[in-house]
Amino acid sequence: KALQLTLAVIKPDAVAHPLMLEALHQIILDNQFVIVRRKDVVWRRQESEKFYAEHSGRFFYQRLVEYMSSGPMRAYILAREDAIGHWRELMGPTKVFRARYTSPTSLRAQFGLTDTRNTTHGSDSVESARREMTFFFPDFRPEEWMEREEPSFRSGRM
Ligand code: DAT
Ligand code: MG
Repeated sequence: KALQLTLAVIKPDAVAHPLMLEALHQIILDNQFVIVRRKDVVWRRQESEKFYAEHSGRFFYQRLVEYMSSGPMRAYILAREDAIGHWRELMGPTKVFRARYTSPTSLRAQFGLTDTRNTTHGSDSVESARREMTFFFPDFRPEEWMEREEPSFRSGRM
């Protein structure tokens, strides 16, 4: 499988608990992700609405945008083989109770509070990863990074 970049976010409920934040950070390191960028941010409501525009009109949209602008978050750009799928696998299903039932060791199963306050975000495709990395890190150039770093990944040095 190929080297990929993904955007991972530790959401406000998890950042609010220092031990949970530390545990999640350690899980990233334990799973052979390379941390390419990292940033703590607080969103205004407007940024929250824009990031989740695809969900506007859904019954949980107001709840979601309020939650995502309720406090500090930590965003990471992560790299590894199959980064997108691997991070989503670690997170588990969107809904916490489904996560607890089907993937009890996943992050959302272990740490999630509700279907909305579900601890982490991860991009779901190459296209959304590109959009989301640029949303959080406007000066990051995924293609340039990939061109520069891919050879060392291929040769086993990453
Ligand atoms: P994911 O975060 O797994 O990519 P998504 O893109 O479908 O899930 O939804 C974005 C966020 O919206 C999700 O992390 C939490 C919230 N959400 C989604 N479905 C929900 C639901 N049925 N009830 C409450 N919140 C929901
Ligand atoms: Mg999504």
